[in-house]
Amino acid sequence: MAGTYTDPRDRSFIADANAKLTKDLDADYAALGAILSRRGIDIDAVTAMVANFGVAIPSWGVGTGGTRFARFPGRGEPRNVFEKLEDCAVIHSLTGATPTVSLHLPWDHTDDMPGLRQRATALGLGFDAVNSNTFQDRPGQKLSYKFGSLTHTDAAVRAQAVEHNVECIRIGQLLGSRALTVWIGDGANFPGQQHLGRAFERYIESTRQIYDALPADWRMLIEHKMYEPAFYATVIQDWGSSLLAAQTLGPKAFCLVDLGHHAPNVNIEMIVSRLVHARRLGGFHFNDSKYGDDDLDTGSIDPYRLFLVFNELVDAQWRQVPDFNPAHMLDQSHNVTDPIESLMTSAIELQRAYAQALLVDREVLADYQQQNDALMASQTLKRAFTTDVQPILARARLQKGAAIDPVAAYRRSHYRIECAVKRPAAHSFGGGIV
Ligand code: LRH
Ligand code: MN
Repeated sequence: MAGTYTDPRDRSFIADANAKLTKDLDADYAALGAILSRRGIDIDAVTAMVANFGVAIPSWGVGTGGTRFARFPGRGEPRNVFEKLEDCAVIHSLTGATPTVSLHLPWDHTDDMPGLRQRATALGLGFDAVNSNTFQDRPGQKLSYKFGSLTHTDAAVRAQAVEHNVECIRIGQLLGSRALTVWIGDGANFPGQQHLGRAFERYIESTRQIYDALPADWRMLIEHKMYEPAFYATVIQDWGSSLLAAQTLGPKAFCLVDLGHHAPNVNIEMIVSRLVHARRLGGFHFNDSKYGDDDLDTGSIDPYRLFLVFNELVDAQWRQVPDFNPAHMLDQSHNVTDPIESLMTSAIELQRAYAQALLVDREVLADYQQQNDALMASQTLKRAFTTDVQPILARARLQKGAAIDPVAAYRRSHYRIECAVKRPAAHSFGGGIV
């Protein structure tokens, strides 16, 4: 295939890729600046806030994902956590928007965690929340999680699951992480199979031990999910169960909202508003979905829903809600695209929703709400959502030394082709999300 490989993390390669795009960007930026200044908005202030917005990359997202039916591996897939880190650095170099990585243990286990931290630092990356995993049995594991983990009826299985989470905290400390995300698939497939109340009590008893092992400056992020792998009842099934658990455990426990973990049409921005009110919004796993936990690219199905979530976040900032600092992470499965391209465009879709939410005239909106002028209140949001903020997003990248057009620059680098040569595929038969 024509075209030599150039490392897409190379600053001069990026500057070269930007050279022919800067003039048009300047024109578009000036035009948008004029439109926004007529609305009393300083475009440079918005660009600065967008440039400051970062989202964490899920380490499990840089490989090709799959479903229970099949996984069709892509070319040049990362084969270990060190190669995943290299790919995460490409995403951050070209977007300037993904300074941290969220690891999943034991999927990302290595005997050289200090070496991993060193390599991350050299690549300009840090580590966000670590994710524990008691939803799979691993080779050599003594007790199975078939019937649950932190809520299993057997205290020995619960103890094994607690120990794994405490180990994740220890590893996270080595990496400079300051949060543990706990998602468990525990639940039931049949009515009567599980005592719904006692299962929740066992959850609290187990997570209390994990909570007590948290360093002073750490957070525990509790991730709820409506169903799958349990198909009748899930112990932490919704935001109510998650909030109850967080409030029961203590001030270091927060709720994490994975956008795909709700029934279709659930009003997620309302859930966000309630968790902001409770001061327990710990963070997000951003993705999109049409039916179930589809883990599709963020903003690819329902960008207005994503905007409405960011509208709640910007409103909380604007109202100066105390200690408001949710962690932003992506959690997607890239079954038919190059994961690097999907993660770059998804990070940008988050910045787009954030930029649009920053354009909402909140004084005017509050007036229309006070006067019950439903039409104009809705129009005030729509005006922000329908503003093409592309020049702001590209300028924010340019200001950070990233690419004006990340996907074009990435393809021009031939990084994936180079990886296909360097990383001979280890084909495995079968399904599974990673
Ligand atoms: C569960 C989930 C959770 C991860 C897993 C990879 O559906 O969203 O956040 O541990 O995906
Ligand atoms: Mn998730």
